[in-house]
Amino acid sequence: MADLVLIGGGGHALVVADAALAAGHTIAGFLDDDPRAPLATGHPSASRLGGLADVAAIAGRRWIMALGAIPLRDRALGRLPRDGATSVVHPSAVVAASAPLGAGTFVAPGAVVHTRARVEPHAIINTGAIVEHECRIGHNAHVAPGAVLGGRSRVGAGTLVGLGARVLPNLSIGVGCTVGAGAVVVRDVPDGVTVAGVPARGR
Ligand code: JB2
Repeated sequence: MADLVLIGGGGHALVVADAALAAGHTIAGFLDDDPRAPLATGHPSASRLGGLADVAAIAGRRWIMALGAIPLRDRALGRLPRDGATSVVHPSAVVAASAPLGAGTFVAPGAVVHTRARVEPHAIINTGAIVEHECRIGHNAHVAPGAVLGGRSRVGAGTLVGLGARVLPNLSIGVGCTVGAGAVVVRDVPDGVTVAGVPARGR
């Protein structure tokens, strides 16, 4: 397997690229439809290998999804090979030895994935987020910077837990949900529902 390819070249890709370099990866380049994507300017991994649909460019290489928006990530993941999906964990993050990370997961600086938590493929545990013991984080879910998940809480596939949100222990947030920034979730959230506020309520 050769160097890492980032899928996407925007703001999230900048963060993933820096974390990958800090973690000792080498970067082959990135895919993005926009030749002027932020990663193309002034970054050591600036080589654009093609557009998001140019999956041939990642054949035989390791890759990580580095688009930020969940629907865009979902769409692009549908086109990508399973082989080569690679996790990036920033060296300042803490991931318990008993916490398995699915392929292609990104764990950002200062994040904590605690004892026996389980993170499914392509999830984002973003800067300074805390995923407490025995939590379950679904496929392509995003725990945004500063969010805190109490022990044994569950976040469904494709769900966004927004900046600084808090989820009390033992709660379940469904598939395809959005938890607004700063929300405090005090009860289960059904699939597909957006909640916001303190305490969090449906919108
Ligand atoms: O259909 C599209 C599309 N297809 C490819 N819509 C949009 N908006 N962008 C598309 N792209 C590519 O995704 C763009 O060419 C661009 O390079 C990239 C989006 O970059 P942007 O910096 O706007 O966002 P991001 O997805 O890298 O990061 C978002 O999510 C992160 C988690 C931002 O909101 C960040 O602030 C956030 N931390």
